[in-house]
Amino acid sequence: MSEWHKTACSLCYVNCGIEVQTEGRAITRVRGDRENPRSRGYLCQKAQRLTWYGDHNDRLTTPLRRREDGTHEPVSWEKALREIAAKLRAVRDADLAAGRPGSMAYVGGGGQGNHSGGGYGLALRKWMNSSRFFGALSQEKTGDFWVNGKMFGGQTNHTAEGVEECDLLLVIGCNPWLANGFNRARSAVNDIKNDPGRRMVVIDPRRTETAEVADVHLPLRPGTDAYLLGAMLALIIERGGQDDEFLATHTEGFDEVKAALGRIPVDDWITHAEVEREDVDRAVDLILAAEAMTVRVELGIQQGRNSTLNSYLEKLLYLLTGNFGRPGTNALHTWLMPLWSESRGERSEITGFEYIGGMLPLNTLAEEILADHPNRARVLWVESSNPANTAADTASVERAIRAAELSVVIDVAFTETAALADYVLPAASQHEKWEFTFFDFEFPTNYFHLRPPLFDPLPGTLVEAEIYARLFEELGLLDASTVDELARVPRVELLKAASPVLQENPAVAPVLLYRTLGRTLPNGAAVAAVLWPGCLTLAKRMPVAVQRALDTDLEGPALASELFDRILANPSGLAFTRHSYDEVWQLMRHDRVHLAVPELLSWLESLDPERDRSDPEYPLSLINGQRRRHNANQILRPPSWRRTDPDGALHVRTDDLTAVSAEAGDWVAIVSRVGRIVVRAEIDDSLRKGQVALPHGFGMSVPDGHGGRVVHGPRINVITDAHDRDPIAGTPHHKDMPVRLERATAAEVAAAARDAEVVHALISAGS
Ligand SMILES: Nc1nc2c(c(=O)[nH]1)N[C@H]1C(S)=C(S)[C@@H](COP(=O)(O)OP(=O)(O)OC[C@H]3O[C@@H](n4cnc5c(=O)[nH]c(N)nc54)[C@H](O)[C@@H]3O)O[C@H]1N2
Ligand SMILES: Nc1nc2c(c(=O)[nH]1)N[C@H]1C(S)=C(S)[C@@H](COP(=O)(O)OP(=O)(O)OC[C@H]3O[C@@H](n4cnc5c(=O)[nH]c(N)nc54)[C@H](O)[C@@H]3O)O[C@H]1N2
Ligand code: SF4
Ligand SMILES: [Mo]
Repeated sequence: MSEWHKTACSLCYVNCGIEVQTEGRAITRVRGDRENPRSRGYLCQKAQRLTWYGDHNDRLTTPLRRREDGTHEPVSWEKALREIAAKLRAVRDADLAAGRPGSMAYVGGGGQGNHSGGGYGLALRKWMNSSRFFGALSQEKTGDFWVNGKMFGGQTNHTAEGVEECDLLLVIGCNPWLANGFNRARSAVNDIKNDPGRRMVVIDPRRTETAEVADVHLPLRPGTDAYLLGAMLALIIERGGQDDEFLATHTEGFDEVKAALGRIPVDDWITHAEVEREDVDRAVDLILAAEAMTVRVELGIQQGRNSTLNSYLEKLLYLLTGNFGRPGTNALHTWLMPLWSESRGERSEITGFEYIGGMLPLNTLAEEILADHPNRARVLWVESSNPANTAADTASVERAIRAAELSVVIDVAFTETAALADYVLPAASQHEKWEFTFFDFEFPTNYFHLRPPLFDPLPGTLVEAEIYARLFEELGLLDASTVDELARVPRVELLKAASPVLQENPAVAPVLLYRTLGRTLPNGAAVAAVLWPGCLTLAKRMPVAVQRALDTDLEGPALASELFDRILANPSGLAFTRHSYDEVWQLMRHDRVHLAVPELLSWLESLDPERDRSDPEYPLSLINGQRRRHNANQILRPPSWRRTDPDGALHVRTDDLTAVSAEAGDWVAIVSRVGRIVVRAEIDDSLRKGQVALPHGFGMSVPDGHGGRVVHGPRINVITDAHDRDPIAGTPHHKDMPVRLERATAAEVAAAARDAEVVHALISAGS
């Protein structure tokens, strides 16, 4: 019987602890790791397919350089890094000479399971004097971060959910049954369903698998969440449902909020959302009766109309009713190291968008590069992200990648973004290196998981930290004898000893840690060196919470050192902070929650059902990027991994499909303001009338088995309008895209059917 190895699932950001058996480079069996203190053995339907991530024939195994004709040729690591370093230096010198801001655009820095490379990549961006940072978070969560900054005082004051202990779960715009998104999601939903004392309300246009088991489902018209949530808040206040004691003790600005809510024409707005007043009253009844409500939201409102306003209203729901900082409610959480940073209102010179959490909207990446502006971005650096498939408006993104003076992609696979880049650098996979994420969103106890590798790096690949360290060395920024000297300094004195080097060039910090402290870590865990400053800061800022989690009375640097050692020694992960509920206020930057956010109250007042009608040219609402049983972002690329949905079908109701004289299985065209794609139609009558859905996580170009490539499923962002976006956060409205359905032409049908046939053959052959 072969051994079980501990790791984590990297197919969504919940990162469940798992145990796997392996054979060669394949993962042959997967089970939940019961010793993982957070996920406690939980797994969803996707984890069993994990082997398809790193073990396939489209892995990168050598650096590639783009030829004039657009194809790539293999080059050695030495040559690739030498050429890239020379170009980076030339651009940096030109930026400095012109007195303009650094012109590197950095995208990514980590995906669902890997954040070890990001810190090193950001160091490079810093050396390039650039603040231009884009990522998946800046096309989904930045509106939420902006609101957190206003209400709690910090954009890293991110909220946690108390799903496992709540007596009312309010689910808005997400489908945990298929997408998970929080710890042990399916078990948690089942527990609520089976407990007569616990309730669930779902706000989602579609009768989702989660809505199916809810006590109340409000199937609102897509894009009307701000109206419905506004009306619900107004009803709560009308019925005196606010928690006066909580508001008086912990918040300010309630009177302004109350006045704004008092002006809401409740019935008009409920009518506009096209839900029954009776059902809304039942939902409000449940909220007012709840001892402990948790609100769980995701892309349905964060990538929907009025998204930043929605993020405000959902927070008001739990704050006005005092469902915060108690067991089973929402709260704030700690960080080992924050995954994003604080911005202070700086804006892009090119688009005028505000930096939020240190990021610019991914939606504006192409504009930053393609702008006719002296300070446009000139270098595009992509690490662990595939914007050619995942950012809005594929055509513009592709143009921007080509237009950059230097484009570099670091990935494990030959992605659609890599296919256009000047240089492609092959990374070791998440199973071939020490890895971790900063997706630690729990309160009152929070957890961290550093995973050891399962395999050696695939020959030809390097760990990201090593790639950056070699690049910094090539740039002459790391002196070998200084490194040797510092590598001998004990951990607790290292940062002080390194301070002359860091003062001269602060950007090298992560790489310096990797080359010095990293060298001393057991079993090749060098990348973990970047966690050390996080341990020091945490031990200083919240020693008691760390002491409780580790059950020790060590203090200061000794406490930090103990935490760091325990992280290294616990392959199932560990608790790193433990608070009591009343300590939640210590995590908040403001002294009291600022309930009144003037920009958002005036946005709320400006809502007008009359101006919010659909465009008769594009009468349907498309969920452009639905989470399904077998999709997982762009992480699993070989077609064979999918047990369902081989074509990435369009889901459409019978009546909406019949309206274009098509039937299930037909190829149909989806047309938006910016593009047209041809997709296979499949019936889903759980959708709302007029709503259609395309899956996230398709559109990969994969080897066809005959020396060519074939595109697997829809490239959904070909039809996304990057300018249809949130006015504050610039995030796209993926969940409510105006489209129409047409019959596909004979030529389109023939081409689509040909590709599908190739894909089906690959699936039958198991590749
Ligand atoms: N299977 C699977 N799971 C995943 C992923 C994956 O690719 N596949 N990706 C992971 C990632 S990165 C993320 S961010 C999460 C996302 O997880 P979710 O946000 O839960 O997933 P989505 O399917 O994108 O959309 C959520 C819901 O929004 C609803 N919706 C559409 N329009 C509206 C609207 O106007 N209002 C409201 N209230 N709801 C609306 C849709 O019907 C859908 O049920 O999933 C994670 N988990
Ligand atoms: N239309 C539409 N677009 C969407 C969405 C939608 O719902 N609709 N959802 C959005 C959301 S919520 C998200 S999170 C994004 C996700 O989109 P992306 O940010 O592009 O992230 P992933 O799809 O997770 O893919 C990450 C890349 O990392 C690579 N990778 C995996 N492991 C490693 C590693 O160890 N090292 C390196 N260097 N690379 C690695 C993978 O091969 C893959 O190419 O998509 C967004 N785009
Ligand atoms: S919930 Fe997410 S991390 Fe957990 S097994 Fe499923 S895909 Fe993997
Ligand atoms: Mo996401």
